[in-house]
Order: sequence, then structure tokens, then C-alpha cells
Amino acid sequence: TPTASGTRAGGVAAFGQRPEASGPAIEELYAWVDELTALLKPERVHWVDGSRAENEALLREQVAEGKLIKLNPEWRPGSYLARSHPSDVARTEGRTFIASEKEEDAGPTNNWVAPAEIRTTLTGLFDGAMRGRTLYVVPFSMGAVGGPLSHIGVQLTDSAYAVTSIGIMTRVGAEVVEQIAAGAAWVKTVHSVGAPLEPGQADVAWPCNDDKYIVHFPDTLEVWSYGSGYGGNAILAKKCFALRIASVIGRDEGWLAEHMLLIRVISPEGKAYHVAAAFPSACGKTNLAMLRPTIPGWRVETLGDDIAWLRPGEDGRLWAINPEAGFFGVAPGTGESTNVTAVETLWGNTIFTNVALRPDGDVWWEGLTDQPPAELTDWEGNAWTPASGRPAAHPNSRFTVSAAQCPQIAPDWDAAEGVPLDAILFGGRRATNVPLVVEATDWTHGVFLGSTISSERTAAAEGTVGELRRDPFAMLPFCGYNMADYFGHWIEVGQKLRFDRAPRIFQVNWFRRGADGRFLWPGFGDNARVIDWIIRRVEGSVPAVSSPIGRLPRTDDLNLEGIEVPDEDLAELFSIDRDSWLTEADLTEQFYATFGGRVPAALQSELSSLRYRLKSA
Ligand code: GTP
Ligand code: SPV
Ligand code: MN
Repeated sequence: TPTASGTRAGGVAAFGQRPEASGPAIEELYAWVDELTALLKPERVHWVDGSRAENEALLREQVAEGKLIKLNPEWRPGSYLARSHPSDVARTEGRTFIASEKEEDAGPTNNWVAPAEIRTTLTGLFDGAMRGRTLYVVPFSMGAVGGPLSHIGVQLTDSAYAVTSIGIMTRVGAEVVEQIAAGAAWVKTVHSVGAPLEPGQADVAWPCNDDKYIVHFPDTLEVWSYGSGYGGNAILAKKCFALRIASVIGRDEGWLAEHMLLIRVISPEGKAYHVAAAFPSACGKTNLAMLRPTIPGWRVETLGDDIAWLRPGEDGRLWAINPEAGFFGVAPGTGESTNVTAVETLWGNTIFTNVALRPDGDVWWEGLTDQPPAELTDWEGNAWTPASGRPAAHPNSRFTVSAAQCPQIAPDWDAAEGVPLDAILFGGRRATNVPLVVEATDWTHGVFLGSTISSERTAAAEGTVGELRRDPFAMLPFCGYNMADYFGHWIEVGQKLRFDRAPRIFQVNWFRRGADGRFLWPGFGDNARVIDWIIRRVEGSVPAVSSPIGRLPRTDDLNLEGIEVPDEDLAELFSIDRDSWLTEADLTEQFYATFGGRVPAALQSELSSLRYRLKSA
């Protein structure tokens, strides 16, 4: 029988033991943990209480085991570097499954597997999977504990790295167990790296298994993950729960779980607006979330950088919370000139994964500084110099840091009730065709824009970088049910909003390139110029120009003071090539056809209208 790790050292440690909560529902939690303990067969069970002392002990232990490298506290206090196995560096979409009872409920964009069959497979894999390891029980809340938009869950895991990450990314602790005891609904998530230790067998720095399964059971609200230690596969509160499972809960309860950043924009007049934006992985959410406007008078407060839960309020507005408590952000490209806010956020108390190590015990990645240091240890632990001809940090290397550490975090970012949205942005990485910004004519047209987003692949998931793929609402890898039904759900949520209070919808593209391959738009802090126009559209203080694909800014309304954007670049940023757009429309028709008649009629009719406008333009 496993023992609680708290009693392992003669009962000295105060943490690790099962909390003795009382309430009608606590037995279900205890029974579930007992049942999985019997299956997973860990050496010990540790109930995580989220305390500082516990966190420090977990970090110390990981350093002692060679799983974390402590960075030089002079440069990076309280910070650590993890190096993953070279095969376990990103989400594995091919091994991610939706195990709904009915295949059609998963839809053509997800990998479906029959729940009974996969339960048998995984029960086999989980049998003894935690031998020689500790099973951590991690109760967490997404959103403020007990908040009206919040949801709770429990993760079982054998990865201390996952536990420390969950501690940063969510709210962990005894209050959550009290909520469960009091009868709150909770989601059951189980994670194992799939690397049991035989007696006397030495552990490795990053245990994982070549056989990977990230499985979601939307009908019973469960997640089972096996074989990977990487963020999105192992921090189950994040993509697995807060997007895939939550999108299903939202469908049933009338709200939306979205892959969106959330910001408060404060205008020169001191008025506050709230903006949410969905861009695919590694397409600029963290950067926009931490925007430092380059135009005078504007200010941005960060509310969230990856996930937002949106719910229609009784006032007819759409309210949003960021359910997370930290940032799991892309390191490469994060520097003083691109995202100084992130650089400042990362001063300490940060876990870095797969970045390079400097000889002085600090970290480095491509884009942190203009010039690389003369010598580094690369993300795989090999000696590196600028002449090595390969990146020092993995392109999907990441930082994990508490939201509270962000210097421009909104003072009320933690508020349970959230903020009312004024605008929603959809974007992607598009070298051609898609203009810098276009406004939807109404909610349904906005949903159409969201449903047609495509983007060039990035390193955030396995696959060929640069290849164009459909990524509707930036949710392709994260929607837990049939994507066509999800489009319909978006339309229904819009119907619950007061039409004059619903957020306005825009499509943006920071990534358009000229014939010579360079970006036409400076991006980053200068994206505030686009936000400025968006806010003035929300205010109704500037007219727009109609185009076949939506409303465009009049050139003079875009504030370009202080930057040089050549006229021909500006023209190209907004040019709409009729033939290419007719081709896009054909591709959209083909994409919609993959759902076999399930796409809402309202969107089919948006597609017909688009074609009509393009042909008559
Ligand atoms: P996930 O965490 O994977 O969901 O990614 P994300 O959407 O938060 O992307 P992030 O903000 O981390 O940006 C990813 C990459 O895009 C980084 O290398 C950024 O430097 C780059 N990037 C972000 N904004 C811009 C921009 O406005 N212009 C250009 N050219 N690059 C940008
Ligand atoms: C993404 O890939 O969209 C991320 C990182 O934000 S992960 O949590 O791994 O999904
Ligand atoms: Mn993301």
C-alpha cells in the first residue's frame, strides 16, 4: 500500500497528506483517488496543498534529481530550467483524441476513438504506470475559487514538473477541496508520463513514453493523458480542460470556452474597453496581451494571454474571464523590442523549458537580445556557439510564470465576475490575402470570419512549419465537439446578446508579407494603431469603407504618426485580390463540405453573399 509522502519522513512534513474535509461529496473524491491509486500503483501518494513550503520542497527535489537546473539567483531568482526529452517538445495533435459516445459528436476535425475501447487501452497502460513514483493529487480551480464563471478539477499526475507548472497556471489548494466537499461539480483528470521505475532503476531528467495518448471523455467530463510531460499534454487544466472539456460544458450551458487573450484598453480620454482575441498557437496572443502601445496616451492592461471563457450576461453584454493564473508563453521572439512587458515579467520565479543556458547561469533564446552570447549550452544540453548553425533554444521553448508578476496586469484580473467585451478579434498568420484589419458587418458575419480563419503552421504543435491550414476560431486543436455545431453555438450565443451591446467582431493579420518576403506591418507595439481604429469603430466615431470581405479603414484614419510605412506597403496591406478571394471562397466551401451538411445555414448564406459581392465588385 502506498503511503502519504508527508508521513514518509516519520510524519515530520506537514504536507502531502489527504485533507480531512467533510461534506456530502468528499467521499467521491476519496474513492476516485483510491481507485486510480490501485490501478497506477505509485510508491506514494501526495495530496498537493499549494503552499509555498510545498512548492519549494518540490523544486528542491527536482533539482536534486537532475530534472530542473537552478538558474543563477543573481540574474534570475527563484527560477529553473527544464530540458525535455528531444521527442517531447510540443502538443501531439495526432495523439489527441475526443472519445465521445458518438463519432459525429467529435466531428471531422478531431481524432475520434470509442470511449469503451480507449478506456480498455488506457487502463492497460495505466496499470502500474506510476510504479516507483509519487502520485500527486492536485485540486485546482479555473477562475477565482467559487466564482460564478469558475470551474474546478483535480489532476492526478506522476510529474513533479507538471505539479509545479499547475501551481503557477491555476489556483491550487485546500479551498478547492472544500468546494468539492460542499458539492461543487468537478472534472477528473489523470496524467502519467508512462515511465514506471523498477526497484533500483535510475530515473531520467525528463521521463516520457513514445506511446502517447491525450484522451478527452466529453460525456463524463474526464481527461486521461499518457506518455508526455509537455505543457499542453501534461498541464491538463489548460487546453484539455479549459478548452476541450469546457467547450462541451459551454455548449450545454450556453457559454463559450475560447483560445483567446483578454485585455483592457484605456484610451487617451481615459475610457476603458475590453478586447478578446483568438489567434492560433504561436501567432501573437501573449504579445498582444502584453501590448505596450507606441502611440501616446493609450494604455493596455493584461487580463489573460491564452484562454477566455465568455458568457452572456443579464445586461445583454458578453462577459469574459481568464480562467488561468499564469502564462505558459513562447520564449523565442520575446525581447526588449518586441515584448518588453514579458521580459520584465520574467525577472524571477519562472520555470523555463527548452531555452538555452548561459555560462553565467542565466537563460537565453533567439530574439531575447539582438546578438547571441558567444557561448551557450543549447536546449538539448550541448555546447553551442553562433557558428553552430542551429537554434540554441527550441522554437517552441516556453516560460511558465505567474500572471501577478506582469507589470501591467489589470489590478482586477482576478475578479470572479469578469469584464464586458467591446470587441473580439480573429487572426492568423497569413503572408497573403488577409488585410491588416477588417470589420465584420454584424455578429453572423463575424462568426463567418471566425469559421474561415486559416493560418501558417508554427512550432507549437508537431507538423510542417509554414504550411497553411484551416484553424477556425484558432480552436482547431481545442474544440471538444463537432466544429460545425460549435459554429452554430457561436450564432446562438450571439442571439442572447443585445444587438447594440454585443462585441464588434474584427479580423486582423499582423503577418502579411511583401513580394520580397519581409513583413509589411511593424507589428508588436504598433498593433496599438489597429486597436486605436477598432476602438474608434466601437465608439462610432469614424466611418469605414465597405469592401466585399467586410469594412476597411479609410487610409487616413489609421494613426501612422511616428512610423514609416511606405505607401505601396500600406496599399498592399489592404489590397483585396478578387481572384484570390474567390479561390478562398472555394476552399471555404470545400472546408464546410467536410462537415456533411452540419454547417449552419446562416454561414452557408454568408459564403454565398461573399461570392456575390466579390463577383459584382
Ligand atoms: P501560444 O502560447 O502558443 O498560444 O502562442 P501565442 O498566440 O501567445 O503567441 P506569442 O504571442 O507567444 O507569439 C508567437 C511568436 O509570434 C513570437 O515569436 C512573437 O515574437 C511573434 N509575434 C507576435 N506578435 C507579432 C507581430 O505583431 N508581428 C510579428 N511579425 N510577429 C509577432
Ligand atoms: C498552445 O500551443 O496554444 C499553447 C501551449 O498555448 S500549450 O499549453 O502546450 O497548448
Ligand atoms: Mn495557446
